[in-house]
Amino acid sequence: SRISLIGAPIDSGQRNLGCLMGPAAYRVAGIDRLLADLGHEVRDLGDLTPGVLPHASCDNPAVDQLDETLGWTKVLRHRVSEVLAGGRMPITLGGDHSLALGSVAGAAEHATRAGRPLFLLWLDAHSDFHTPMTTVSGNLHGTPVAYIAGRSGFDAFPPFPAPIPAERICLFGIRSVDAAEHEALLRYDIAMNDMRVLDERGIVAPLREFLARVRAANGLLHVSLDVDFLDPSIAPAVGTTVPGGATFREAHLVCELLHESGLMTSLDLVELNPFLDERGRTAKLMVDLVGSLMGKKVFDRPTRSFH
Ligand code: DIR
Ligand code: MN
Ligand code: MN
Ligand code: MN
Repeated sequence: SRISLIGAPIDSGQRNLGCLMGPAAYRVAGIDRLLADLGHEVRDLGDLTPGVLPHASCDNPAVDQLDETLGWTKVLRHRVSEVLAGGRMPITLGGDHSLALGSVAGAAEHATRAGRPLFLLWLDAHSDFHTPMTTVSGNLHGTPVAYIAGRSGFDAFPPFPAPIPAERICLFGIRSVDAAEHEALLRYDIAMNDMRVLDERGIVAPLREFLARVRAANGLLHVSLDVDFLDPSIAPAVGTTVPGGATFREAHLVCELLHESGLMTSLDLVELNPFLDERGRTAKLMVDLVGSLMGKKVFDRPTRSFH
């Protein structure tokens, strides 16, 4: 593939400092070299900045750093859309998960232009289904899925280009859902692969089901990978760890299945806080997973032997 790396050192979506070092950590861990070694053509666009910030307000006084997040949303939407229009795969290096307010909007803008349906795979411990009106923490990284699904309460934000219908959204690895999110999710037909489901069914069947829907619709697929999707024992460098996450093997298998599907058209790597572990351990694991996502495998057997 032709890949563009977009550095997004955004940390306004939550209150642990350090996420802004994420893009640098991925580069130090060798993400560009790894992708080039796998035969991809890689262009690193460097780090974005949010530009001149707007002055916005929100009726919920808990909401934190709205102006910063709005600034980032605008610039990321534009850049991701532009990269896709150029026939390339954007990999956005975060930065906290609020960056998906912009990156997925950019993907949606492109999908509309291309006349194809956009699907969303959300690999996360959290459902991120708050609106700015329901968030209790005030951390906007807990809101992108609601924005993408077209929930109201985002008056301060530009309207989402083409909200993704619930049937095209898949939440995967979920094990922390706040009360207001839970109440709202019950009203949406979003595929909810929480850990209860994954423990019973394993990761392969639910993921294949979703990918089959993407393929049948000739869809574009945006994948948003939150570090806390992974179990904290293997990925401690994230501000919001939740026990019981994906294992090393499960995470690589998810990535290999995604690669074999050939369906992923854009990717976010979010919530890495390199300040929270030692020797770049979590950054290296994330880069390793990107390897599996982009074609690295132990033994290169024909894909069909798995079907
Ligand atoms: C929690 C945590 N639901 C909140 N959210 C996220 O603050 O709204 N943590 N996304 O990673
Ligand atoms: Mn901040
Ligand atoms: Mn998240
Ligand atoms: Mn999370």
